[in-house]
Formats: sequence, structure tokens, C-alpha cells
Amino acid sequence: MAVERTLSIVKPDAVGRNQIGEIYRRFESAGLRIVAARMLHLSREQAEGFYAVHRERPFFEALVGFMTSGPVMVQVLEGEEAIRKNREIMGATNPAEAAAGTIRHDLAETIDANAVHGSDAPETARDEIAFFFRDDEIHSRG
Ligand code: RTP
Ligand code: MG
Repeated sequence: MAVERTLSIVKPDAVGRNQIGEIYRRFESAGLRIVAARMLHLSREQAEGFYAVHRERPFFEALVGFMTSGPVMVQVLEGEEAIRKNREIMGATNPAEAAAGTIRHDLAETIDANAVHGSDAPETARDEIAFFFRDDEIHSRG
């Protein structure tokens, strides 16, 4: 199995509910290492750039509005099959459809405020990590 890196965001709703530690615990319990992390309040420009792939979607305005509504934690997770494993821990996009035991099922309320983001493929993981972190800010232990 390959050691991968993926970009994770604890979204404003979960930061607001004081759930950063609870979410980090779930990453670490699953064998994912936090190898870079930063708290920031995304500007509108940053949120639009990060979610550019969704520009034409009907939910784009709501997504950008929500992602700029408060501070977020962004982190790079590293581990065996980190991209797939993180998506598994997160659960389905809509918390109502997420499996029991996943972050979105257990902690989130709505599809808009769904607690976490995770890269969905190796190419997007590479681009999304580079969006937030320089190479020398990532402290790999793999
Ligand atoms: P994310 O990118 O945040 O990890 O979430 P995802 O891959 O599970 O979902 P994606 O399709 O990439 O959508 C990005 C975010 O947009 C919001 N969304 N709303 N109202 C809707 O139908 C709808 N669809 C997506 C969600 O907050 C989703 O996380
Ligand atoms: Mg996505």
C-alpha cells in the first residue's frame, strides 16, 4: 500500500462547535498523521479559488459564504491510502446519508455545514495541499 498525503479542512461549523480535537482524534485513531496544520479565516478570494471546480454549481454561493463565515483548520494528513481513508472517516457529503460512526454522521447537521473537507483524488490532493502549504511547512514522518 502506498503512503499518501491528503488535504483536510475542519470547516467553520465544527470549529465553532469546539470539535477540532474530536476530529483530530479520529484522524489519529485511524492511523493518519497530521504533518502540517494552520488555522485561518478564508477570504472570499481564497474560498472561490479553492472551490473553483464547483463555480458553475447552484450551491457555489452558499458554499463560499459558509466557508468564509468563520475560521477553519487546514491540515495535511499522511498515511497508507490517506485519501481514501480520510474520505471513509468523513462519511457521505450529506450527513443524513453518512454511515454511523463517520464524522459527518456523528457531528454534522446539514449538507452545507458538513464539518470537514477532504481531497477526493491524488491530483486534487496535490493541488489542494499546494494551495495552503509550502513543502518546507510539511513535516513528514513517513
Ligand atoms: P468536500 O469537497 O467539502 O470534501 O465535500 P465532498 O467532496 O463530499 O462534496 P463536493 O461534491 O466536493 O461538494 C463540496 C461541498 O459543497 C457542498 N454541497 N452542497 N446543496 C448541495 O447539493 C451540495 N452539494 C455539495 C457541501 O458542503 C460539500 O461538502
Ligand atoms: Mg469535494
